[in-house]
Amino acid sequence: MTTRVFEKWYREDRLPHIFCTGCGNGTVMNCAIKAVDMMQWEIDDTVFISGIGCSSRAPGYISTDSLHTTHGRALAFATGVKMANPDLNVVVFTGDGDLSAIGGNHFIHACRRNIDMTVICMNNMIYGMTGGQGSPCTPVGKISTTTPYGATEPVFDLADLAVAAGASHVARWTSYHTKELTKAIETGLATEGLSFIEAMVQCPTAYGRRNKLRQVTDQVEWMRTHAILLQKARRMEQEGKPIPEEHFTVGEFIHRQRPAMGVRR
Ligand SMILES: Cc1ncc(C[n+]2csc(CCOP(=O)(O)OP(=O)(O)O)c2C)c(N)n1
Ligand code: SF4
Repeated sequence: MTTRVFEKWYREDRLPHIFCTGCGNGTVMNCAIKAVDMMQWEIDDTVFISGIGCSSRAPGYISTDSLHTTHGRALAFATGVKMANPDLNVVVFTGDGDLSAIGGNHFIHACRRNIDMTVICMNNMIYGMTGGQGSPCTPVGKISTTTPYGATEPVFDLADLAVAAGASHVARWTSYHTKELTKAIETGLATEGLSFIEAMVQCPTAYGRRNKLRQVTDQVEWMRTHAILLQKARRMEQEGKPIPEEHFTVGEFIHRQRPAMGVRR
């Protein structure tokens, strides 16, 4: 069954892919493809769109029509596609740099407009494709080529940002939590309005080897042990207990009905 799902949705003629050995991006793609297949969407009715970056290469391996656009502009192109033909299912793959640095303004306004699409951000906390510069998601103290003594700027919490800006559905998981991630994407695909799914991923090449996570499994293990369920984090907050350093929350941040643009006629 699973083999048939992948045969249907992946372009085998585009292999081998460009991802480094052990990169988390492939796992997120697999989760997304499973979710799309569970929706029983048709290839001809579905469009995958991306900007530029390692993560943004994803649509090139998928059998549907796709747009590999300019850095940071995936959401602008996706908005155009959806407004031109609301009958299409639109899914965007993006990276943390693509989405929240050069594409930051498109992100908040796509959420504000609540355009009917699903945005999946593979957050590896760094610019992977261009060799490891810091992004707005590089944690304080972590090493990148542009922060050789450790990043000093506070990070964007992408999920919180999407909630504040108006997205209908927002969730965060990791490439370790494959079942939860697949379910969250499926819920996002079924939701009217903008669904934002943040997937924390390991990047052994540009992030891990600079930050004492040299083996692929080190970063996956770090995500497993530093992810705190949102409900637990909220409970801890009520009890006045601080979230331990370097931990992050996972779960469903919001699921709501808001006026949405580009909804199927
Ligand atoms: C306008 C423009 N500025 C900069 C670049 C160079 N560039 C290509 S990918 C990239 C960063 C990618 O990082 P991210 O979006 O986090 O994706 P990742 O590669 O980590 O998946 C940059 C700066 C570009 N292609 N176009
Ligand atoms: S540089 Fe990082 S994000 Fe890019 S393919 Fe390699 S492991 Fe993946």
